[in-house]
Amino acid sequence: MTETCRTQPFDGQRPGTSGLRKPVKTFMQPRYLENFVQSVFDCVEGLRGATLALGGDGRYYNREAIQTILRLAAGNGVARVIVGRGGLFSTPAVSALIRQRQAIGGLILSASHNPGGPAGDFGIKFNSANGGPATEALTEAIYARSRTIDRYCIAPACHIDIDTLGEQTLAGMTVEVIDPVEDYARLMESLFDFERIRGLFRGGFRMRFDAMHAITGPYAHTIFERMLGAPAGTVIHGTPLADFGGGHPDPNLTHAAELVRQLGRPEGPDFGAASDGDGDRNMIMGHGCFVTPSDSLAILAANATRVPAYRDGLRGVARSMPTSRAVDRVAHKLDIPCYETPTGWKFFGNLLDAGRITLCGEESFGTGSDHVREKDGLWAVLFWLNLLAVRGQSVAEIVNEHWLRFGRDVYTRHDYEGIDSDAAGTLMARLRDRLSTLIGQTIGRHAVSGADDFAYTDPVDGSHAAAQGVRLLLGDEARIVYRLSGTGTQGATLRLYIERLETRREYLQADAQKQLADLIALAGEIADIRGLTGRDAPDVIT
Ligand code: VG1
Ligand code: CO
Repeated sequence: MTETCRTQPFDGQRPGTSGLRKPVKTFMQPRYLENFVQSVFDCVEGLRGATLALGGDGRYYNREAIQTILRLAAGNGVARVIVGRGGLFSTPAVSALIRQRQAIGGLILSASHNPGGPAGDFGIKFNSANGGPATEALTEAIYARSRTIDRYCIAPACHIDIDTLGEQTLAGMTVEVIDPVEDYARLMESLFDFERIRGLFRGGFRMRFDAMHAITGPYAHTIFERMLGAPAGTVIHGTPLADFGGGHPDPNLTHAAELVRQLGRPEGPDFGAASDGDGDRNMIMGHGCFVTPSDSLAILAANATRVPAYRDGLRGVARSMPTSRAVDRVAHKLDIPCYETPTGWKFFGNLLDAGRITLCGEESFGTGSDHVREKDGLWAVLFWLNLLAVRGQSVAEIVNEHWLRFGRDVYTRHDYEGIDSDAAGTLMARLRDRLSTLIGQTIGRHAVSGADDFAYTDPVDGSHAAAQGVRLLLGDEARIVYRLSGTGTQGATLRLYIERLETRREYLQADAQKQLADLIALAGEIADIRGLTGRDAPDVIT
């Protein structure tokens, strides 16, 4: 029944920070998707007879890709594929499902926060049996396979109904269509004190959740409005659209502008949150106040024992290298280990599996715990709601108390998007060349106390990742980090991360851009950003 089709390799099927991302047009070329998925299947041990999870964030080409992948799975002897109704699943829900159903892994169709639609991006990511993103070793093997592939195995063309719950058969394989929300919502209910959060809403607490016309809409309607009793209208942009309503499903101050406006009004809501295309990111806001993701991680860690799932305390925490060092201070106080990993959730997997950490996060609006192996947007929002309900204070009060206790790691990230790839390469190469000469120098008012290209050796399996970004440590308190994005699809994106510890009471509330102005200027000069990229200012500031 299965057909073996001849094919030739495509260039560039190397997964980046989080899966393979390309313009939709690239993915829609004949055999492109087939080649990549077959390369994945060729590298996953034990696939034959196993169960797979499959779903995406609903972006353009999601439904067509699901039909093709189902046929490929059948052609490769997979026994069962669990698909979210309508082809929908958030990234954290897939991670949870793989674990619950002991699947061999899952395929997530998303380009996360990248825009969708016919002119936008598409993406595909393989998660392994622990529910987490494929390790570097596996993604490299997949890439190597994609360069020599000469055939793929596929069941004959047919149409599987992915909109009706229940089981169907495709060339001997079972396709099980399930509600994408139900199991995930139950998992959240097992972690947090829903009764207490219900009490918060009964007391008139007002929240706005911006699903950005992406995957979290159905999850948020069910969890916030149905299960927790938040009034209708709490969730905005709650219907997933193939092009995200023309928006950019990236929860930050630039792209979630309407939410930011609402929270800034005098009569605005008490709490605001947003998530991205595939539901793994979160943005947290209070009335007139924005919580940086790095601070959010630190605050959740410091308050973890106040919510049911973490009542017994944390085993350890981890953050990606460019994430501010706020959580390090909390770990120090709690006397628990704190790990610093390269950018990308795949690097947390071993630490979580080995029980070395309970919470982890990234500055890029990613926070999560050992309940799954992905960052989890709605989980973070529920954690904050639980905290607000228990503490009975506003977001701003909680943040301010945290800063008074630990100091504030004033933080910003500047992104220069779509710059010339060669210029970006030169900029990083020049920085790397100068590392050893920078140490000990005084730049501006700052003595360079350390300079390196971040490398990481996984303490669990000993695997090594080099060239993960250039770090300049200035004295004890300040840090500048440069790295190139691994998720973009046009040219290169330079990310510049800047932070400085502030402990002076009277400066705790000051504007981050102003507080960091001298470091921002210095970072630009050191790397000659203007000279090499021709840009005067970043495209996005978070
Ligand atoms: C970005 C973020 C990184 C995150 C990755 C995937 O990667 O910086 O922290 O893990 O996106 O997030 P990069 O290489 O572009 O900096 V998601 O929501 O797209 O899965
Ligand atoms: Co995402």
